[in-house]
Amino acid sequence: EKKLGLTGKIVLGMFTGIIAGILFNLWSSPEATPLFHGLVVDGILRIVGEFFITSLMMLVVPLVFVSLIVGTCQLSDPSKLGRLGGKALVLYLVTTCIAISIALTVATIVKPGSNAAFADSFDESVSVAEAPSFVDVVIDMVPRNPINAMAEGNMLQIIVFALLFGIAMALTGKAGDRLKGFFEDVNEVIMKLVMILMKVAPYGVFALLARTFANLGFGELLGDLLKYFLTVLLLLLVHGFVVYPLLLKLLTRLNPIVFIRKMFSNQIFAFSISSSNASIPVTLRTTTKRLGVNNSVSSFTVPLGATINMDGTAIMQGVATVFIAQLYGVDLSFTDYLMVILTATLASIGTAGVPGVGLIMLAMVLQQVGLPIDAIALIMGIDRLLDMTRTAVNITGDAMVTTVIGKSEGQFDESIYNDPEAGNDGS
Ligand code: DAS
Repeated sequence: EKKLGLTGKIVLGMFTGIIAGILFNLWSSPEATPLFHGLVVDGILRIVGEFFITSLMMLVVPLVFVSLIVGTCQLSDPSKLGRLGGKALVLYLVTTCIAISIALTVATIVKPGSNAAFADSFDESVSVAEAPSFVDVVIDMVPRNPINAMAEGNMLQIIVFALLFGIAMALTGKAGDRLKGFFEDVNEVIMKLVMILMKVAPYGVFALLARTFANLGFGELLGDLLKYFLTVLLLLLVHGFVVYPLLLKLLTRLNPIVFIRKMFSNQIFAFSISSSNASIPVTLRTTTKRLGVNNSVSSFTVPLGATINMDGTAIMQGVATVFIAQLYGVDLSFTDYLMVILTATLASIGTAGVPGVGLIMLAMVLQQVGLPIDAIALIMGIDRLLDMTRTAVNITGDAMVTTVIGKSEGQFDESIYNDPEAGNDGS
């Protein structure tokens, strides 16, 4: 009997979860089968799913802090950090620009909003949190109080503090060396915890997806929003499975099929928990143990990417902007398009990768080009599935860029990359 590897089990968890969810959806509802729904969908499935997500989130802050300190000390020359950061920033911003440009072009051709009936009176008005300005984001990167930054899970602030701490440690000689050993041990222990969580991941993924699909309103998908939905979905799939692998091939000459195969379980994770941030422990593990990037690069680029790089989100925003403009009969000028690209890219920097944040950023984009933000209410109802899918794309972008930088910095083990079983045994 051939043993299913970790990936196989997670894939199985996904498919059975989706099927079970659809069956529950058709057959049960809080009104028709209150006992079953309360006990299974909102009971067992919710408990298992929430346990799984929270335990992953529990690891994010300590893992980012510790692994980044270890990573910084591992760099033989701290001045490399500047180059590393520069490369990461450029690649993250450029991939986002590419994503949104493709989305705007395709949406303009497909015209997702052309046949949709214009809902001229909205019952719901959308209240969106104010997105931070770019200047504020930059000023805010240095934490006034690092403990507070950790308590709030402010990723950029944690990154800055850990980097400075790591650099100081590398410069401190003996004391720094002792601390380095300590942090390396802590890092190993937390990675072990990640691994233990991976073992229950198939059940967690099953529970999350079964519950999501049990509660999904499929009816809303039909009709006017279908074209919008399908356009975004298709673009996301093409970006994740074609654009990234091509870019990887172009920039590293590595076999992109290996990348697609190894990313799959990671994508399922992100898909089921809808949060790049909560996926950080898994993405870190995939990039180091499965793709072969050294921790000195991935400990920096992965959390940074989860925070500032959201290509899938940018794709949704591009299509949504064109869709809403068409609904309102507004013609977007070339300058408007450029404005959308600029705002969507900059907006992604200051917002953390958590469920649904893409819609908040969309408000910023719409405002820039003078479209009513209340229109977000229209697409909110069908955003859940798109949110899940674009999160999977977002973390794939992080992993792709991490691999490119790892390879170009010589912090990359090609034998791990080419070993199909590397890191697939849950160890
Ligand atoms: N779900 C988000 C993420 O974590 C972003 C979004 O809402 O688009 O990547």
